[in-house]
Amino acid sequence: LELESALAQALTRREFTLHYQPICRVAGDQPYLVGVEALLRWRFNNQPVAPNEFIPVLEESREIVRVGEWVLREACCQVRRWQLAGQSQLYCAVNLSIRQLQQPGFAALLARVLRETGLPPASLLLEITETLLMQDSELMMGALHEIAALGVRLALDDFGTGYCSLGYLKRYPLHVLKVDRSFIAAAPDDADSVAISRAVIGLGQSLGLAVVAEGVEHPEQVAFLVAEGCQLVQGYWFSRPRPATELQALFDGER
Ligand code: G
Ligand code: G
Ligand code: MN
Ligand code: NA
Repeated sequence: LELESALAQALTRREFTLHYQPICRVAGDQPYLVGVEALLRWRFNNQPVAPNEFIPVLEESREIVRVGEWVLREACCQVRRWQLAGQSQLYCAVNLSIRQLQQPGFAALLARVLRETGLPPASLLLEITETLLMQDSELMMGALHEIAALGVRLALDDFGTGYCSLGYLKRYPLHVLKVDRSFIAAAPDDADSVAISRAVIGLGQSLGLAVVAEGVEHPEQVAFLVAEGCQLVQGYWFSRPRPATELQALFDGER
């Protein structure tokens, strides 16, 4: 409860920041940046609090609706700045809470944020989880279709960790599948992990989705993924999530 009241004031106290983690394509010899995922960070009493601690609290209190709007605006604005500074094809991935989608008029808000920040709709990728899809309500389906109609893309995050039936994958307007890092972690040494990640990559591809592997930490994992036809990777191997100012160095050609 203490956390909850602190979080209610965190926006006005400007205690939130965003870190950005690169997503890159590893087709040729040089990996190149295709997008960044915005990740919320909170410093309370000058200490960083783990997202897994405070995000559930934000969702429980519905404060995530206001904070999520701030995240969206901030991330779109930052990525638009990078686009104008030369990264014209860079896309922006933002995590979306079910609470935000449940708000009537979410698509209208989204359209307004895009208009105000100047970010092209096709440059935005909203990440949702399987739990969200399992609500399977008309409302949710309608909201997702409104979002897709704007030209904004949708990604299914942490795929394989929830209880999503495969039927949902076809039913919803999804564009990207993000393979959960738990499957990548033990690959390519562990035979079961290899089998599962191979199956998930194949599933995504046969449904016509772009497949992103999360939690890629080692070059052996990159080689394995490329061999499996998954060229989009995200993880510590390339870069940790970093503040916007630090990412600038990557754009200037450094690793
Ligand atoms: O950034 P990583 O450290 O720890 O993130 C932990 C979890 O928090 C991830 O599941 C991620 O999807 C989620 N998360 C990070 N930023 C946001 C955000 O802006 N909104 C929502 N809803 N979830 C986020
Ligand atoms: O749930 P979601 O996939 O949005 O969460 C992203 C989370 O994954 C963030 O907390 C981020 O810090 C973390 N993350 C990103 N890359 C790696 C990685 O290579 N290894 C591990 N263990 N975590 C990662
Ligand atoms: Mn995510
Ligand atoms: Na993810």
